[in-house]
Amino acid sequence: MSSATLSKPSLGQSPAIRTGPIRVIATSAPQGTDESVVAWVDSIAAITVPDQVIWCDGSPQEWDGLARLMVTQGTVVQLNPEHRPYSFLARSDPSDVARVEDRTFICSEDETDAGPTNNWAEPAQMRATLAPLFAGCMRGRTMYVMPFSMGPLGSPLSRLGVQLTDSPYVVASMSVMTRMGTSALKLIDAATAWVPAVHSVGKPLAEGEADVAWPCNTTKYISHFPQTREIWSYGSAYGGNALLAKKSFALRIASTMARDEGWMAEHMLILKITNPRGKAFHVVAAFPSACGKTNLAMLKPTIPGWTVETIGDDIAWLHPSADGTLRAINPEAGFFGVAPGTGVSTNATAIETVWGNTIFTNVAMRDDGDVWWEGLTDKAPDHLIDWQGNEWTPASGTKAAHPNSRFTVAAKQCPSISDDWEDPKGVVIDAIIFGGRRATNVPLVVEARDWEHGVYLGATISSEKTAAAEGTVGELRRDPFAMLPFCGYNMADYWANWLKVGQQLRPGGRMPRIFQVNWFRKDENGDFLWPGFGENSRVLEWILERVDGKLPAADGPLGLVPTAGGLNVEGLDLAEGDLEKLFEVDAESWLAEADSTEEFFATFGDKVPAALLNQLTVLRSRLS
Ligand code: GTP
Ligand code: SPV
Ligand code: MN
Repeated sequence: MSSATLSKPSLGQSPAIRTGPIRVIATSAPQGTDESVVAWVDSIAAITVPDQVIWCDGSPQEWDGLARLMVTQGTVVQLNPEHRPYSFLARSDPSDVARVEDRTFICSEDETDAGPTNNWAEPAQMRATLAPLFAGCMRGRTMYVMPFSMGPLGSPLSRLGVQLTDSPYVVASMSVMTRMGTSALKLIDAATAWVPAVHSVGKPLAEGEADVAWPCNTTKYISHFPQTREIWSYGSAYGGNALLAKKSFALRIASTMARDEGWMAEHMLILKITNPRGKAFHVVAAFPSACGKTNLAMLKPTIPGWTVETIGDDIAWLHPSADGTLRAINPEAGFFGVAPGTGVSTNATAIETVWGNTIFTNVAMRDDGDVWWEGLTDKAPDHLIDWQGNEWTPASGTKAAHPNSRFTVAAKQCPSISDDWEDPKGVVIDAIIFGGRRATNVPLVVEARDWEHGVYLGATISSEKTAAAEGTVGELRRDPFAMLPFCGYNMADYWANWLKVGQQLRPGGRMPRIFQVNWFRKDENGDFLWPGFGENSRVLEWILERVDGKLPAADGPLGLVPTAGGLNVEGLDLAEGDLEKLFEVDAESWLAEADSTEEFFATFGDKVPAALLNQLTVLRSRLS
């Protein structure tokens, strides 16, 4: 279906005022493509003026063509196929290495709908700002049309979107991370809602101008319009800034859909765990970026008789269902995992997953044409090419891989992928875990007394900042539900939605129980008190034995904790007194933490649900 006339965009208003001569692009949508998609694609092409428009089918041939193109353009190098079959290394521009939270905007009509934790811009004003940036921004480039499904194709819990981009790297990545192509496009008809997402690297090419390996722009806007459910991203090709199905759609826009429709879009891993008695459970866990979701999702238990299978490592959509259970799907189809710190001793499953067919971004390259990053092996190779393409030796004194370097790989390639990972009905959740990176205060594990207490634990997560976003690493910040950078509306309203969904789940049935964990508590020398990684299975064991009604718990000021001997530490080499330190509750620091929570809550004015204010009162009285 091609169109030589410029149709009006059917979704929202187009942000761009057309300036200069307009070249009409003949797009050739596959037969039967819904008119709403064709009209929108044509309208964006008329604004951005690409040389050509390609409708992606999601086929292996298409992927292969993109890979060849990227090699030719210098965006990626192919790794030595003997070591890493059909795999590629991309080196980004050194200025484009992580999500840009200060350039991420929620453009709701009303500022209070964005809330104090988001950057807000008035929608009309943002459209006016974006208009001159998007006008002609794809000149000299190809615009790719990527229809995609978040969640299994055709599942009632899945949602559809279409992303336009001028970056082949983004197409190749999205085709791994989502169900992208013709089969998703076929699901869109006149009655289907779909999310339009426009992405440009923001580097048009003049006639005859040579391209660079990683085009991007120092001006960046990652803009979301919750009312019209649109996404406009400009200037970056990295991760969540550019793979708009991920954080922009599956969290920011989806969280607003979820609020309106009565479900929850969460920054959570999903795993299936089977105990030695053969009973299986499903668990979701929310940890802030680069705090161990991939690790936990792929955990190899060190305790005998337990198995963990993977369903998702970053995002979960949670739907209360008619039978009173909470059901989860992983909307994604791949992993965009943090490379540094991933090794055989910490996450052997991830290492097995990336054996081939993987795009690595900003890791180092070995002399034999394979990849390397800090933590892959204990000893660094004697010589590497670092993530910026420079010669590197252990004496260089710099990181060979960028701390936010990542691998992009299909979920189905994971050896521990669960057989129910694509169940269109979702899996029934038995336990919800909240965690963060806390050197002090937060115990190894605490169980919430009830749903409202659990929501309080989620709402009060704080965590030390990681390299997943631009900014100061290590600084402690509030990160409620690990959603601080990802909630598409007012965070206090989001807490209210959690309370509301809880009321739909049937207590006493399979209502999920809520827990808080912390793998990152340190001793006075700054060493981790808990060995972490595979040993975290001991904490999962305690959690699931609690869920299964097999273990008592002790009532502490912060919640329910293991009784003496309740946590299995058999065979663990913990120093004398470390277990006590892992569970130590210092009333004074916790009262200070309560004061800080009160201040944090105050920034939301009267929107904070009464149930959470009540939890704060209960906490204080239990501490004193
Ligand atoms: P995003 O993809 O950014 O949302 O992050 P993620 O939560 O999936 O992060 P990931 O699992 O990739 O965590 C990365 C970092 O956490 C690595 O540096 C790991 O070494 C570290 N990590 C994971 N689990 C543990 C643990 O149990 N203990 C310690 N000390 N570090 C851990
Ligand atoms: C995160 O930062 O939480 C990620 C990586 O999962 S990105 O997709 O870049 O957001
Ligand atoms: Mn994430």
